[in-house]
Amino acid sequence: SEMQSEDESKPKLIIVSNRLPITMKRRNDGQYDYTMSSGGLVSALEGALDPRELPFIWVGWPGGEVDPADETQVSTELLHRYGLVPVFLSAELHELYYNGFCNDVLWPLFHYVPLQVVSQDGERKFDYKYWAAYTTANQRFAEAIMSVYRRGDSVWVQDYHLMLLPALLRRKLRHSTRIGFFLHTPFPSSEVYRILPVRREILEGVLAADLIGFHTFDYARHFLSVCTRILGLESSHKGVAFHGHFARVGIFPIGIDPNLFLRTMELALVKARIEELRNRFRGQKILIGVDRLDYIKGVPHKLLAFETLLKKYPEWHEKVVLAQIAVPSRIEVEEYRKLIAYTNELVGRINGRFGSVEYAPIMFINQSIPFEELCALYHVADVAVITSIRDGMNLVSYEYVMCQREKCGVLILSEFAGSAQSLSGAIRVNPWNIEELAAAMHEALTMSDREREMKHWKLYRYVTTHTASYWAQSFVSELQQLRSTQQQQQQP
Ligand code: GDG
Repeated sequence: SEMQSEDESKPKLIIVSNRLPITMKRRNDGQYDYTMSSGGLVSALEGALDPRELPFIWVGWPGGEVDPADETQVSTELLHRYGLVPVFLSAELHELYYNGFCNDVLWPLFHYVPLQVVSQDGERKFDYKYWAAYTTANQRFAEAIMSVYRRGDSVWVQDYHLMLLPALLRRKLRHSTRIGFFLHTPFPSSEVYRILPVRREILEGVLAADLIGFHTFDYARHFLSVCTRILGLESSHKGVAFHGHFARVGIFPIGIDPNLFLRTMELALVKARIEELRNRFRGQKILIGVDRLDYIKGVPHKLLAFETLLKKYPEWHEKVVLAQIAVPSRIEVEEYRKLIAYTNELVGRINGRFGSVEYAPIMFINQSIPFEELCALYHVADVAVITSIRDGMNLVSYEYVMCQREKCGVLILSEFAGSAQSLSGAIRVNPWNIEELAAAMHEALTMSDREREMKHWKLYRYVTTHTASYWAQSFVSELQQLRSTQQQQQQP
């Protein structure tokens, strides 16, 4: 699917995210091959925006280092073929900005995992070279945006990688330019946020936006109270007044594209795969987990609870399996490598203790599986188990629901995932309470048909109405409707 390329004649929306939705490979002959990803944001935007009304282009990092001699060629090809504008970062800058500041400072803190002062190899965790790289990277993004910006365009900045960007852009752009910012992670309570050594700079960076969006009411509330406590600003539930500018704060819960899942479930390939899996697991119940292997996902909590289930309810022995997809991510960051080692150890211990020649209770899959296979697994699973210790939203909870339909499987969902705020049809659990989590697994496995149906339709109704394109559409239309920042000074 190709995005809109630049249309000089009418105002456009400039989407900015750390990563462009594309994978590029340099061939031996020096040419590049590109593969567009069909990821969530792309389809959300394509579903929500009418290119005749509001064309959009996308600015972001292309996913790898590009030889400076090739930059012009790559830029031209990406812009003309896909409407993408690459931000080139050297490998070293990217390492410090992305692995360092984004994923070893902001990510843990926003998920309530406080910063360690030093890492295992004796390096300071909050290092000013990380911060300098974050600032430089954000400046590079601002320059790339300026190279395609035309009068009348609006900008929508995505996520924690780019929190300085609204302020950097505001310095260069007219006051009437609308700038939006959306945070995909939680925004923590002020008691945690205040740990951040550059807490003021980050806040001031975001506050230059006209519209600041969060997934849930709590994240928005935390943000407003942080602005009051740390910057001493006046705020109302509508937003924050800052330097004669009003930054509006809104709640925009993200969703998925339900039709993508419905369509995929109809594919002959998927139906055949479902039959195969049914035969393979005849007489057994299946629990499914799908997580990036990230410490926020609470995978160890899930494994320990599953172990407790097998211990406390011996009737499930050989009758239940846990299929856990856990794709390693961010392995350049030490915490993530420790997590891989620990989860491997747990899986080994549990399979060793409860397994036999015929039976392994846990299938632990450490590679990304194709989308069709994922849908087939979601469908055959009797229960999905989501145990995040913090999670901005969690799309897996929605995806499972869309692949169940008349099967009416049960969703066990951590109360610490943003999606728990809206999915009242789930069994909501505290993942730190391993006994309670094991009991929820047993409850889910033994639930009556009637209760499963009732719960499922509640979930189904929510997921089919609060879609990804609804999310994008609400954010963009609210951004477009905001009057110029000048006029907004009048607001409370
Ligand atoms: C961040 C926030 C927020 C996973 N394994 C495979 C696979 N996946 C897909 C899932 C799902 C996606 O990855 C994961 O999305 P989540 O929302 O669950 O989590 P994060 O990656 O942490 O996303 C999160 C989100 O941003 C959006 O705002 O909800 O809270 O942390 O779509 O299906 N897909 C395939 N194979 C796999 O092995 N094909």
